[in-house]
Amino acid sequence: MNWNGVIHQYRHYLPFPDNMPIISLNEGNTPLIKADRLAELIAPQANLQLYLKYEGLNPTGSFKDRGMTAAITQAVHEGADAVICASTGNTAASAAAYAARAGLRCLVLVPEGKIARGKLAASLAYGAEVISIDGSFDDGLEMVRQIAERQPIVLVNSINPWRLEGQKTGAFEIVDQLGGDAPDWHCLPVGNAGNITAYWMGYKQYGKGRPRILGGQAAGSAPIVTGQVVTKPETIATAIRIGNPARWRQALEALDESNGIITAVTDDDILASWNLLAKTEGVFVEPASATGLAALKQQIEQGSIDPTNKTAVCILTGHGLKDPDTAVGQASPPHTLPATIEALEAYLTQ
Ligand code: AN7
Repeated sequence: MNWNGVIHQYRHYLPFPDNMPIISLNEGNTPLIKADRLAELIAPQANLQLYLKYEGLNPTGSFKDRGMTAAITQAVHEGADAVICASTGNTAASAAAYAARAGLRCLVLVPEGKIARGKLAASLAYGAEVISIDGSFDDGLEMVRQIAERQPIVLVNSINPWRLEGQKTGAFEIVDQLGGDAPDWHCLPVGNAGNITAYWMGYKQYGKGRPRILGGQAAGSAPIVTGQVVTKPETIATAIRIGNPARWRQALEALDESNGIITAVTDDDILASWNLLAKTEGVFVEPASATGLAALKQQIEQGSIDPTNKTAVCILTGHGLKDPDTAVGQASPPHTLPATIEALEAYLTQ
């Protein structure tokens, strides 16, 4: 079957007229990978049906492409010449790619020194004007909100409602891939809280069952868990280094309506789950993307979630190659050997 992106696929569920030109990179249709070894590790003999939604396989390597196809399509429809966002990196790369495809000018504000290398590389490659600010994501978001009110430039952060329209298709896909039912638990990282909001919208609209939502925040950047803005957020998971989420209220609604849970996990927990994903299942993600699994593991260990005969989906939001520096930094360096068969044999049999 030919897949032409999430707007084309789910057009009847989206507020785009039939004849509207779509800016797409054929995003979506990402694999839902069954993770039996991992399920047995985190919930022994519980018959937990664990699935990984590998959103890192979208065109720019993150889930942001689902929402960006919609935001850029709408921006073009409105006659925009330029778009802007603040970003911890993935929104920047996605906006840059879709803006390039639409022929729009793209400006991205990123927190200096806190954006993973793959995201910077991609944003620059797609031709975005990358502006590094001496401040956090939250500072950048405040700047772009204000400039979008003063200048003819379209804001494509997830406060733009079109982003959520596109992103909610992730929920449709999961239900379709599970054969028509929502899972019992839907686990995901929470940063600016656009994704949690969009998924909940999607499940409600599709009308084929509702999961309980489990949100994970990094302990050093956990405003929704603590109920307090974090002025200096910190975490190795730079994607979710966000102290004042724009969709905070909607996240609380999703948690409340779904009888969900939001919890904080430490950077060590995140890295442990990041390791499990790669080393147990062969699925390489960026650190933030392991936060949903870390939250699930924690809640099972604490007895707050009973995994017995349950279905859980973890949203793996970004690809591992986004953050090569963390991956290399976490590992021991490669072995070095002379280029001889004897040396290799000695190594193998040592
Ligand atoms: C890999 O790119 O906010 O809760 O500026 O890149 O919807 O914000 C990224 C967020 C999770 C959190 N996982 O999603 C940005 C940005 C990854 C991410 C999140 C992000 P939201």
